[in-house]
Amino acid sequence: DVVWFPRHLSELDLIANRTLDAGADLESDHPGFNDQVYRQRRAELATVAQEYVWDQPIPRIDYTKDEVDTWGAVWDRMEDLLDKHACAEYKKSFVSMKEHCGYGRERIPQQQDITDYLLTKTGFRMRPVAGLLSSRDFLNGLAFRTFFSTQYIRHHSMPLYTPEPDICHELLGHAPMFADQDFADFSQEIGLASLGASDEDVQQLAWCYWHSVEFGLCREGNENKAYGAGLLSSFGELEYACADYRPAGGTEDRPEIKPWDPAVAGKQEFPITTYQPIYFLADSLNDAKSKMRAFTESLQKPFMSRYNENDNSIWID
Ligand code: H2B
Ligand code: FE
Repeated sequence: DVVWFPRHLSELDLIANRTLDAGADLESDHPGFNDQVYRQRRAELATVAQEYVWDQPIPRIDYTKDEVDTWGAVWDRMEDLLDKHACAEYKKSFVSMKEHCGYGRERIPQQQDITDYLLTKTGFRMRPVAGLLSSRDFLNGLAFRTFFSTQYIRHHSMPLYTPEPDICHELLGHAPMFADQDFADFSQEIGLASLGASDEDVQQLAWCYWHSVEFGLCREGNENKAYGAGLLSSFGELEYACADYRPAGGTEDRPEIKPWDPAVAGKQEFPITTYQPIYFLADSLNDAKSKMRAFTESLQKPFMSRYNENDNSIWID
């Protein structure tokens, strides 16, 4: 007996609101905890996500001046670093998305415009979500080439810090990567494997996701470049993970780099509040994908799932 899982894109409506937190009740150490205006805005955007239905246009958010300023502050810190350390696939998409999806330092792009663009490139789409989902629900979305994405922004008092995913992370970190075919296929591969998987396998897939989609590195010439969104949206950690300086004396802590291997990554624990002590390095995004496919095929599951892009449904055999 296999656990229930969504079989059609419309059934993502059934999992999208199973958030682990309501998306609006902030922890007492959240930078916006004492800001009633911010909390009111979070509640408003949570409602937008909760009311979203799969076949409707994604509501456009009218971002305030404060919100756009926060976005701009992150943009200013990231721009040069991304140029130095982001992988070529990211940079190519980012240039194109500035032109086609409304990315700019004074403009926050809208999920619907990004979706329209991604659909033409790789068939990926965004879908609003109010807060964190379980690993299973979140990964199940990827099977439908759907990325659950928040619509709120971090608190303006700390533009370079966020304790949770926000639009700077989703739109600057994740979205451009989904315009790359290999990366899109790679992500969907994890999603398909998560459908009806055992809890143990879902955890392995979630850890693979962490060490790749969030913190993955790939080789380019003789340099390590970032393709993981946790790096692409964090100015401190991007430099930490990619800069190849080795201080004389060798006293400074440097992360360990391991070759990308899903069987290892799926069992590799990680901290969530500090820089990663270990990064996984793929030869290329194509290599990341083929290793992931070999790994998912090795998992014990009584069926294989595939996605039919014509009718947005899963078929299994
Ligand atoms: N939920 C949401 N809304 N966004 C995420 O980025 C996210 C999530 N990441 N749930 C998941 C968990 C990730 O940490 C893995 C798959 O567990
Ligand atoms: Fe993320």
